[in-house]
Amino acid sequence: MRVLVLGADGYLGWPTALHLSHRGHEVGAVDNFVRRQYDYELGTSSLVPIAQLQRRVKVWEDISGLRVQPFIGDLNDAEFVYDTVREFKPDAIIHFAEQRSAPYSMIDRAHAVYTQVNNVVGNLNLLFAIAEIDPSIHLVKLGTMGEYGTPNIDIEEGFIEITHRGRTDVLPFPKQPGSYYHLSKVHDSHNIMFACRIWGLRSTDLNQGIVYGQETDETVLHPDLATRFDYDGVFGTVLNRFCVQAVAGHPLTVYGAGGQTRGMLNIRDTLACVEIAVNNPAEEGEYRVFNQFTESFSVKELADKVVEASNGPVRVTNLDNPRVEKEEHYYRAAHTKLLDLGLVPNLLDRSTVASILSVVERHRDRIDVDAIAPSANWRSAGNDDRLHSEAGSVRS
Ligand code: NAD
Ligand code: USQ
Repeated sequence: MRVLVLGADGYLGWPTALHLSHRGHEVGAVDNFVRRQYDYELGTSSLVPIAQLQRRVKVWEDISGLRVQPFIGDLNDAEFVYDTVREFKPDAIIHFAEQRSAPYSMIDRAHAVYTQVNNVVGNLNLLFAIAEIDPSIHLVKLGTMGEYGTPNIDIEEGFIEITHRGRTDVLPFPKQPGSYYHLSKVHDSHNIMFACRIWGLRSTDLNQGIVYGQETDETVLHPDLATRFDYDGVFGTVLNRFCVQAVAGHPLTVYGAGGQTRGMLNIRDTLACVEIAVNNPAEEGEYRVFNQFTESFSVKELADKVVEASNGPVRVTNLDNPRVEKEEHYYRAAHTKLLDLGLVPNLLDRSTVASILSVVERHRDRIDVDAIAPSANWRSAGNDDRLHSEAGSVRS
C-alpha cells in the first residue's frame, strides 16, 4: 500500500514510518519540523539525540534498501497539502501532525489559539484535499482518549446507545476534554465524522491513550534512527517523565492525589495498532472509532512501578496539581476493537519499565533537571504580554 505519514518527524510518526516501510509499504513522510521549534521556544530538547529527517531517511535507506520519501511543509498550507496528496497518491494517510501537548495549549491565549488553529485547520485542509482528489483514501487519524474525559460511567468506543423518552439511537459518546489541546481533537473528530457523512470519506479515528517507551525494532538499528524522548514539564508524558526523574534523583512529580487514571500503551503497540487500522480500512462513508490503549493505570500506580523497577531509592512527591482534573474517579473504558482485529499487547511489567530506565541511563548526561517542573497552570488564563516576548514564535 502507499501510505502517507503526516507528522513523520515526531515521537510516534517517525517509528511508524520506519515500521510500515519495513513491512513493505511505500511510505511518504510529511512534517514541517514545528515540534523542533517548540523546543527552541521552551529551551528544551529530547533526552535522546535525534538526527534530522533527511539524515534519518538516508540511514534507513542505507540499512534497509528501502526509501521513505520526505515532503517538507505545513498542513495549514492548503496548496502544500493538495500538491502532496496529488504527487504521492496514497491509499492511506496516517495523520499524527498536530500540536499534542495539553500544557502547551494551556500556557496562554496565544498557545491555545495556535494549537486549535494548527490542529483544526490542518485537519480540515486534509479532509478537503482527500474529498477533492481521491475520496477512496483511508484517513487514519490520531485522536485521544482524553476526548471523553473521566465520566462516572463506562466509556464506549466512540458511540453509545441511548434511550431517551422512549426512543433509542446510537450517538457519539459525550466528550468532556480537559485542555484546549484535547478540545482540538474533539473538533477534529466532529469534522471527520461530518466529512464521512456528507462526502462518503472513510476514516478511522484512533482515540489513543498515553504512550510510553522509546525503542522499536527499527529505531534501535542505528543511533540516527532513534525517535525523540520528551521529559520536560510541557511535552513529557507521565511514565517517560517518571523514568527520567528516577534516574536524575528527582522526586517523582505526582500531581495532586495521583488517583487520575488513564489508558496507556507501549510505543510498539502504537505501531501495531496503526498498521492494523491501515490493513483493515473503514468502508466508504464509514467513520469508526477505536480506543487505542492496552491497560489503565493511576498516576500513583505508575509512580509505584517506577520505584519498584529502579535500582536505588526513589522518592515520590505530591505537587499541587497544575491542572484542573478529577484526582479520584471511576474509570473503565472499552478497548476491544483493535484486539478483535489481532492486536497482541505488550503489557507494562517491571522489565518494560527497566528497559525505559536503561534508555534514560544511557543519556543521563543530557537530563536538564530545571526542565522537569510543570510550567503551565490551568487556573491562570496566562498573560498575553508573553505574546510579544518569550512566545514570540507562536503564530496566532
Ligand atoms: P510529536 O509532537 O512528537 O509529533 C507530531 C509531529 O507533527 C511533529 O514532528 C511536528 O513537527 C508535526 N506537525 C505538527 N503540526 C504540523 C503541521 N501543521 N504541519 C506539518 N507537520 C506538523 O507528537 P507525538 O507524540 O508523536 O504524537 C503524534 C500524534 O499522536 C498527535 O496527534 C498526538 O495528539 C497523538 N497522540 C499522542 C500521544 C502520546 O502519548 N505521545 C497519545 C495519544 C495521542
Ligand atoms: N501527571 C502527573 N505528573 C506528571 C505528569 C503528568 O501526575 O509529571 C498526570 C497529569 O496530571 C494527568 C496524567 O498524569 O492526570 C497524564 O498526563 P500526561 O502529560 O502524561 O498526558 P496528557 O496531558 O493527557 O497528554 C498525553 C499526550 C497527548 C495525548 C494524551 C492521551 O501528550 O498528546 O493525547 O496523552 S490521553 O491522556 O488519553 O488523553
